[in-house]
Amino acid sequence: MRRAASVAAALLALVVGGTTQAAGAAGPAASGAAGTHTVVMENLRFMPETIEIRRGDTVVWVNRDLVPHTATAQGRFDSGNVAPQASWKHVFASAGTLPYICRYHPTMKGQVIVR
Ligand SMILES: [Cu+2]
Repeated sequence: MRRAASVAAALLALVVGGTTQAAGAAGPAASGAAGTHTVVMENLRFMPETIEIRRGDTVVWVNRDLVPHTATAQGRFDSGNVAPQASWKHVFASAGTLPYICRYHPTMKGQVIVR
C-alpha cells in the first residue's frame, strides 16, 4: 500500500512535470519567445540583406557559396571565417542597427536591426 502510494506520487510528479514543461514551452512562444533567423550567404550576397529581429534572438549565417565569407560588424560581432557549407550564429542581446560586411567581399553588405 505504501509502495503503491509512492508509485502514484512518482507518476503524479511525472505528469505535473510534463505539464509544467509543456506550459513553459508554450508560454514564451505566446509572449514572444526568442527566435532564430537565418541569413544565407549566396552569390556573394547576404539574403535577406536586412533582417529585423528582437532582443535575445539568434541569427544564423549559412554559407551556400563555394568560397568563405564573414559577417563582420566592427566592434559588435564578427563571425570570422565561415567556410562553404558552414554556418555561424550570434545572439543579439541589445537593441540597435548593426550594418555589417563580409571582410573578403566588401560589396557584400547587410544589416541586423534589433528591436
Ligand atoms: Cu564574402
